[in-house]
Amino acid sequence: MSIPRLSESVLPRLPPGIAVPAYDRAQVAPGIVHLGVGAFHRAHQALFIDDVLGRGETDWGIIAASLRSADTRDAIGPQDNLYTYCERNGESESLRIVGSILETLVAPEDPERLIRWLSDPRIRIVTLTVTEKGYLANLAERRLLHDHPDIRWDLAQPEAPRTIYGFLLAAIRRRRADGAMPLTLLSCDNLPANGRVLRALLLEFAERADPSLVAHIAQDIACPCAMVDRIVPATSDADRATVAARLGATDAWPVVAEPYFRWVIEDRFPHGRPKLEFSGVEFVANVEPYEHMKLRMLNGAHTAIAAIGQIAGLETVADVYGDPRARRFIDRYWREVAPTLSPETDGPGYTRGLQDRFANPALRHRTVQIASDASQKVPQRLLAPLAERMRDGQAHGAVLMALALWIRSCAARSEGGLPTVIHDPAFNAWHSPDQATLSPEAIIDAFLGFDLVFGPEWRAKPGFAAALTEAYRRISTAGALAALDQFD
Ligand code: CS2
Repeated sequence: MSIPRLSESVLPRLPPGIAVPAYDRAQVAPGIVHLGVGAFHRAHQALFIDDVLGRGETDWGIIAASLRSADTRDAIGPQDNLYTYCERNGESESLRIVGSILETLVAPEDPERLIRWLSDPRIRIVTLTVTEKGYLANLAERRLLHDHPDIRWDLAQPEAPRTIYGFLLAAIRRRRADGAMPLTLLSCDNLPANGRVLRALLLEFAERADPSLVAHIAQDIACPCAMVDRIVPATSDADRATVAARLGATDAWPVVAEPYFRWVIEDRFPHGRPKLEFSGVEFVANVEPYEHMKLRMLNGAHTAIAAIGQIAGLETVADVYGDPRARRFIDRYWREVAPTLSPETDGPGYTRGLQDRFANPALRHRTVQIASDASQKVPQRLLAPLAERMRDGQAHGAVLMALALWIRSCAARSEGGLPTVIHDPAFNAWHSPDQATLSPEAIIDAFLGFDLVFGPEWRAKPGFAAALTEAYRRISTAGALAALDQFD
């Protein structure tokens, strides 16, 4: 007998021990549009909304849109938008079927459909996980890339947009005309002050696209900041097979994650919000201390580990972190960065947690996944704490080394001589120096001209280029892991 596909009709027949939606999905009304429906959204926000629906707040169903590919819709659309959330820690694993997504759509196929959903008066919140590159901005300087083809397109074709700004602006215009309540825009991307950045970039776009909406956006549209935290590796075929064996049904795209999660949100929702606090979500007045802690400690270390993985040919975070030299280096990196954090957050407790999270072998979090789009990640993860340490005259050798590791990883060749693929459109569009032929001085000099990463202030810092060149030279002469041996 062939094994069925996950769907509403399969739910009553799932084996015991697998949690299923505790509510009637037919009674759920849409209240949220999510932009950027990837694995992270499905292992984080959509799960907490599933809890909310289970507690009887049934007007917060999710309409999930992908701004690019049809993959998620093609996978979960035929499953009544159901999917499996698989939580893994060491040997233990628990499965849960999530029902909070009511519809999955692919914006490029039918932009009007997404604009209609965004303009629906029942929708009150738009959440976003479009990744760093989805903001189409120079993140080092927080300004929109006006020359980006998609921004140009949206300015020319406002009725069939491609970018988050084009869609949001079209909906804001229509809602205002219809007298619908203003949206609250909740960025859940790994950017510092993500809400403020989104708001500033949207205003910048509106100034060009439709200046008549600028004052309305500035006054009426809330953009709370949020810090999100959960490690969600890309799903593998082995994950699909394990999940199918346990469900007795196939799921084209389950998501796998660690047990740890955190979601800290600025409590600014003038038109209401779900009671996420009952699922452990924290609402605070100021998210900045939490996002600094997370971006610098977890994501900064991740970016360093990803670079080591690419250079030394190590596949997963646990593989890199299992090397005592890498581990000592990351510990040192954390000791340098910790003093840049606000005492309001429990930095030491968070760091201890990270040691276990990075060592979790069950996750198989691939370094190539984290290395993607690294040029968009380095400013907020590495350069921000580095600038503060340098300004304060404090030791910063490990943070500098992390930066040099990223630069070396951009050579796209491991120390074993194997080519590595760089999934980073912004980097690939830049004319990068040939690391096989140039001197360390010339390579660093060229990188300091990569203005999506390094603002002009970096060239002006006395001694910086020389120190970075030195760290780079150490990696290229000794090898990445051996170069880390100096840290204790
Ligand atoms: C990672 C993050 O891929 C990356 O850049 O650093 O996705 C990280 O796993 C999450 O932010 C954890 O909360």
